[in-house]
Amino acid sequence: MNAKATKTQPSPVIDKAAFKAAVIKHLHCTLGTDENKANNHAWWKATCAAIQEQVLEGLRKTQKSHYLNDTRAVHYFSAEFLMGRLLSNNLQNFGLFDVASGALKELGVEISDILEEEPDMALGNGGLGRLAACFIDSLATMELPAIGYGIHYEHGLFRQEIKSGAQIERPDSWRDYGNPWEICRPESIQEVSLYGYVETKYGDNGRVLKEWHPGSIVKGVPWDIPVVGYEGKTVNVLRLWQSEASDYFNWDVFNAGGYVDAQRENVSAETISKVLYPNDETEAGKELRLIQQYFFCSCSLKDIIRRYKRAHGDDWSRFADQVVIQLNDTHPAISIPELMRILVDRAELGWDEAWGICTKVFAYTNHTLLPEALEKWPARMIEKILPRHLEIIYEINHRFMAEVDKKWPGDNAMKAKLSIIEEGNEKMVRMGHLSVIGSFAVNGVAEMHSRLVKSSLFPEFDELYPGKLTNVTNGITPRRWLKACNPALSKLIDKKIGEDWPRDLDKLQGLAKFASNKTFQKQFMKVKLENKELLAEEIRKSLDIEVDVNAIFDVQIKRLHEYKRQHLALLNIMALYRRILENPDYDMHPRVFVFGAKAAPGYKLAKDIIFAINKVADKINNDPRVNNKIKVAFLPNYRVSLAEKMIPAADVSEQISTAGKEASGTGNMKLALNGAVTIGTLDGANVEIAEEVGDDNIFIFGLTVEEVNELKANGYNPHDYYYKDPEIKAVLDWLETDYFTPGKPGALVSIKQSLLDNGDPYMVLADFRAYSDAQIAVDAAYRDKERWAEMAIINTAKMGKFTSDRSIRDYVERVWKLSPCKIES
Ligand code: GLS
Repeated sequence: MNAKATKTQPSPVIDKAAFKAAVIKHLHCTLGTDENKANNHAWWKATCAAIQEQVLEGLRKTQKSHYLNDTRAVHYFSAEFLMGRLLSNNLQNFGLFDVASGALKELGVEISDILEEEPDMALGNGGLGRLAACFIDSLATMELPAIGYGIHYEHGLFRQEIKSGAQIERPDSWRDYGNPWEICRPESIQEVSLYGYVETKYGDNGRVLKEWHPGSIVKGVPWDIPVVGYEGKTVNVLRLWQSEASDYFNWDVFNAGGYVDAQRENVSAETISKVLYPNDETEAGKELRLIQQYFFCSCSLKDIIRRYKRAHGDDWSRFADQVVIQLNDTHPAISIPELMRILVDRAELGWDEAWGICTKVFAYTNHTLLPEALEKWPARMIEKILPRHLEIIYEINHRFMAEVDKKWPGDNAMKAKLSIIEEGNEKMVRMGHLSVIGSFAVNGVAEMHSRLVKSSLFPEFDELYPGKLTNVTNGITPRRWLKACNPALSKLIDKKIGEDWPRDLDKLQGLAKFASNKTFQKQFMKVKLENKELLAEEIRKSLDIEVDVNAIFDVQIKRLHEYKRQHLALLNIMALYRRILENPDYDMHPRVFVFGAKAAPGYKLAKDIIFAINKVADKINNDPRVNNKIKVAFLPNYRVSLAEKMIPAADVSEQISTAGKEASGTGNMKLALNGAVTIGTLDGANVEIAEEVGDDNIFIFGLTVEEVNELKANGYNPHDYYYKDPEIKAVLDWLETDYFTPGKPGALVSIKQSLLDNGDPYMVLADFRAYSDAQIAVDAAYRDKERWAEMAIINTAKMGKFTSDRSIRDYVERVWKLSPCKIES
């Protein structure tokens, strides 16, 4: 029996006829073409322009309401926003998707064709950047005053091509032909100083005054992307800064004889926002990256202060009541000394007062424990680019060291450990320490991760500042990651439990009682099959590989990194292949292994793993002895819009990182929400997913964090596994031959080397057998169609916790203390 459908879909603000008229008007008046001449690109732009009318009206009303109510707002500072495409999302959020689709159909245009015209806004690398995009969606949906601040990169994350199996990076030009969503705001341009020197002066009463004489000044030009909440009431803004040369000529530096220096150190202004660093979880070590970080933080802080002053003049006493800034990882940590500089040097507040404000404004999210990802900058680099900031960092540290001394008197080892400055051959500034000291709240991104932040990354900070370290488990927006990307499943859910789940994802619980209902199981699995057909078509188009839609679709999509262990999946595929070659009757349900992953261009082994997956795929896909039991498809250029096609089609979700390494993961949540069953380690948010769905509806395998640590402490030797397990040995030895790379023996050997000679840092071999056994259990479970359908339904039903609305609610309660603001029409 169907639940009574509650009708809470956004009601369309305009009807089909009006929408059609708006599209035609824009085709004529904005694009200067007409219905006969327009190609899909023009139709796409005209449709965007038509909906943008509603978007901008919503934006105007929102900004007016926020201003009139003098709202406290959160400012989400992030070097990455992985927005993907916006048309379908904006249409969905205004409840206009069906209206637009119908209007376009009457004009002879298929909406699915024009949606494909939109380039992804790929201004981010992976999970951290996509999380930022989900969060600003939730903030707008929950009517919370919020601004996202970031960088208007000219080139987003590179476009990946695969040539003869290898990754080739091509530039991504997401706004070559203009971006219909963004609005340039020259009236809010900011100027940012770099380089130069600091002059010490003495003011009245002997007060020491510092004056920074910059060697170079660049302009920050803001571009606003409206962020439409579900039901279209609040439209917040993502403000992205683009760098340009400033008209300003620095006479100060010139007169002080610094002209030559200033010229030498002058970065060409436009390069600052030119490229996104295609590097996740490793430090680029580039001066330009620090400049990028400072550039967007400085512009954003000045923007916030301008807005604050408009309402409160020079009265700083309410600043921390009105402004909270969330630092998305340490990338924006330079904001802390920048705000201090503005307060102390410009506003002339005393240090203590300024620090009091600062430490009520900032909160910091830690997204990783990987040591190479914890940013550190050479002190001399900061001194060169931001001389005044280094002085301020030293002063913050000096005062902090006094606090440490009070807590642990005379303990110099403790001081060295906690200091912002790491002494050594080269003095380094630890941005993580600066962030913890300068923030009032610090959070990890999943329960287990936050526990490890407390117990192993920052235990002394936890002791020094009880209560400052907390957890906010990540989440994903169900509007994009179910409603928009999986319309067939969404409609089925609407029919079963009503239509208000996109706003209140716990409602999905209502599906659990139908999990063993045969009719519902059939309906659910029919949708899955249709989605698999769509993905099979994509695989055919993109790779010319035929896949069987009745096979298990086993999906691993994420950045390529050793800790994520795509090579563990690869070894298992090779093992299965070998079993089939040895025994043509090897009993397994056909399986399609689908991968999507980009490797950072400088990360050789990650690129080697992509190459190996493709080479093994070539061989297996074309070997008649395999009899279609295995297919391997590596879909190139993994990105948000491709994820939207892959996720609805997945039966199995691969979440197989070494325990303790994946802070949270968010792909794991998206896949489970769409009815994929997870095979995974007890890592990151997998732990919480397992708690929600129950042990019977997930395949957990492998070492736990404690076991990983114990094995490491006792001296992990991958050779033990190589010699003890003949299948591991055979598969690794295979990599050394030319079996997969005819005529080129050794082309895949770097993987074997990393797993043996290099000590297998991510314990792939230690987990291999457990993984392989878990995959056999998956195979068996899938053959029981009803049991599998029940598992898949339970996965969807139990994902309520992982809506980003819940994450935002946690932030609001634990950190931001914000109130929603109703938008007056
Ligand atoms: C990351 C983590 O690696 C992910 O586990 C996490 O889900 C994501 C968002 O919190 O942040 N950290 C990082 O530097 N990139 C990520 O994707």
